[in-house]
Amino acid sequence: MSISFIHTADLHIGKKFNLNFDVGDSIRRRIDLWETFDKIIELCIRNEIDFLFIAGDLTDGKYCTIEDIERLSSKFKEAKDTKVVVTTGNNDPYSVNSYYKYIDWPENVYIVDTTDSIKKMEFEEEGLCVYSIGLEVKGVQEERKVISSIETDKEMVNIFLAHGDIEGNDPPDLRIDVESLMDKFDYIALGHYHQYNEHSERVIYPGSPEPLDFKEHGQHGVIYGKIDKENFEKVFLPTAKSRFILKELYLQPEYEHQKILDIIKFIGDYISVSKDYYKVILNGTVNMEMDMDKVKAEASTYFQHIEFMDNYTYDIDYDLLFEEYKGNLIGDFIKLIKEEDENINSQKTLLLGIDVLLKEKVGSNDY
Ligand SMILES: [Mn+2]
Repeated sequence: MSISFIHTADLHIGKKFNLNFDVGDSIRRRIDLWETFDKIIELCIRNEIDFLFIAGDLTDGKYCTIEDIERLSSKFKEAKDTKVVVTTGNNDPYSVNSYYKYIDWPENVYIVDTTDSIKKMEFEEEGLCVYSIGLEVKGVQEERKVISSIETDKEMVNIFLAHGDIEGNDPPDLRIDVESLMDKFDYIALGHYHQYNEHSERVIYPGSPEPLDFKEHGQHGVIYGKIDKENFEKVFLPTAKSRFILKELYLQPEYEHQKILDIIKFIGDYISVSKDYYKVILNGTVNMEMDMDKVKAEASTYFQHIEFMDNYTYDIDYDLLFEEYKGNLIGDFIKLIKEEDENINSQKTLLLGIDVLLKEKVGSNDY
């Protein structure tokens, strides 16, 4: 009999989004995280999944309230035929003040409550053994050495569940020596990297099921697997409601207002722009008369969320400008700026300066 499971991690329920989000965006994003969590529970119920493995950072501990944890608990209870195994990560450490300790979890939920030793959970009926160790950030920079000393029973299906880094980039207390585990386990369910990462066919980071920022691009979802002593199959199921999309555009000086606006407007399809998060890097050169703030403000109305990075320059013909204004204050000003290095900021100063000086000139006629 094969065992079915869903493997997820890094939901970060309760997370506060600062990014470049306004209050509305942050609130909506927090709700999205809940919706994705509910979707995962729904998947378990509808497909009669035997196990749900959560490999740490289920919550964003700092911001998660006791009400949030109670809500998680009651959702788990709805999936009463799925055994839910939850281990902790660096954002929801199993420490003295962890809310996980103060909740009456339903019978189908197994919280990994050890951080110094391995917790072995044996599910006899299914012939499955799950090994895990929680994470507590103690400021002690020590590897969890106990991980590499695990002994498994080869008769059972063995799964290792943990939160941490297998590439040696994070502090030692987060590291997992995965090579020492590979022949002992049939599947290694990891959490911590927010992008899908397949270290090997049976060593997987599913990534965050709902992406959290622009570093978390592409598809986000969970692993749906079926395993027994002989066979292993898995598929990636997309669960994310929104995507974070980074686009680069190249502008030309001959592009007019409407043209730039259209280019920005059509970077995503109709559905995507209404639910995804866009960041657009504007490259190239634009006409010096172009009011880019106006273009951006107008473009923004077509998107649920769009932010821009200005990497373009203005097409300024300094000689022509100087010809036009030489002999007066504006001319002197142009000469001054021209001698500086040309970049978007000095250009903005120049264009703004000309604008101000010209207005003053007009203004002086009023007297
Ligand atoms: Mn995380």
